[in-house]
Amino acid sequence: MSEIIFHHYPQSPVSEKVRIGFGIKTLAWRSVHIPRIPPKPDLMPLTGGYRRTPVMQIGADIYCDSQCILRELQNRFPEPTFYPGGGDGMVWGVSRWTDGELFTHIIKLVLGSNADDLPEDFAKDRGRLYLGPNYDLKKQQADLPHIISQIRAEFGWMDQRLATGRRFMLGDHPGLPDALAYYLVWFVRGRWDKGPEFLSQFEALVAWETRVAAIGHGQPSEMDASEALEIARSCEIKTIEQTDPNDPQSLVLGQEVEILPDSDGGDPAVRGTVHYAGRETIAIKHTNERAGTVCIHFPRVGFRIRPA
Ligand SMILES: N[C@@H](CCC(=O)N[C@@H](CS)C(=O)NCC(=O)O)C(=O)O
Repeated sequence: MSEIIFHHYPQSPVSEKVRIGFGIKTLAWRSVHIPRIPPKPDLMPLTGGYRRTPVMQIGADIYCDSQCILRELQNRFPEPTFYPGGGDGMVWGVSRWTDGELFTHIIKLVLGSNADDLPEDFAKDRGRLYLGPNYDLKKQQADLPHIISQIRAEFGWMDQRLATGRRFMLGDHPGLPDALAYYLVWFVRGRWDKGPEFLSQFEALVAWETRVAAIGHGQPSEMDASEALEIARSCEIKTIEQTDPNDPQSLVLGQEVEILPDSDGGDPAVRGTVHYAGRETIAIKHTNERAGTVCIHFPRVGFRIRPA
C-alpha cells in the first residue's frame, strides 16, 4: 500500500486532531507542509481547488476534511479502534458538535482576542472563511465575554465526564472523542493569551490533556510537495467505482458534479465526475496537468453536491 501523506501546517488545530488520530493508531506517515493561506499551488492540483487544511493523500486518492480522513484511517487500520468501549456511530455525532458549534465558538474566541495583532491578510482570509462576508473582528472582540461563557459551559461538560475517573473519554483506551476534544483544548491553550489560566479551572480536563499529549503523533517524516505530486501522477486510483441505487440525490457513475462545504465560507467548488457515492462519502475523479487523474473524497455530511 502507498504511504500516508498528510498535507498540513504545524499551527493548524484541525490537523492536530488528525495527528493525534495517527498517534492513537501508531501510524507512520509522511508530512508535507502547506501554506497557511491561499494560494496553495502544490496542494490545489491534488484537491481540485479545495483550500482547507488538512488533506490526506494515499497514492492517487485524496481525502478532504478531517471527518473523511479519520473515517478512512478507521477503515484501513481498524485496530486500535477509534471506537473503544462501544463508541461506534455515536462518536461521529459528537464530532458534529465539537467541529460545529464548539469549534465556531473557539474560532470566535481566537479571532476576537487576537483582533489587534493578526496580520491583515490572515485576518481577512479567516474572517471571511469563518464569519461570513460581513465579518467584523472588533465586534467579535466586544462579544468575548459571551463567547467565553459558552466555552466555559462546554468545556465543563468534558471536565465533568473525565471527573468520574475515566482516563479517556470512552474509558481506559483513547478513541476518536479524545482527538475531537483535544485539538480544541490545544487551540485554546496555544492561541489565547489567557488560555492556560482559563483552562486551570478544569482539573480533570487538564490531567486528561497531559495523557492525550503523551499519545503523540505516530511516526511522521518529512516529504517535499513535489514528491507528493509525483506520487499522485504515478499511482492508479485504488477506490472502487460504485454508486448506491438508493442515493437520495440519484448520483450515477460519471456524472459531472461540483462539491463544496455547506457553509458560507467563500470556498471554491471542486468539479469532477462521480467515481464513488456512498452513505457517508462521495469521491470524484478530477484531472489536471500537475496531479494527473486523482480521486478526491469528501464527507457527505457538511458538504453540498450539485450537478455541474
Ligand atoms: N471541516 C474541516 C475544517 C477545516 C478547517 O477549517 N481547517 C482550517 C485550519 S485548522 C483551515 O482550513 N483554515 C484555512 C486554511 O488552512 O487555508 C475539517 O474538518 O477538515
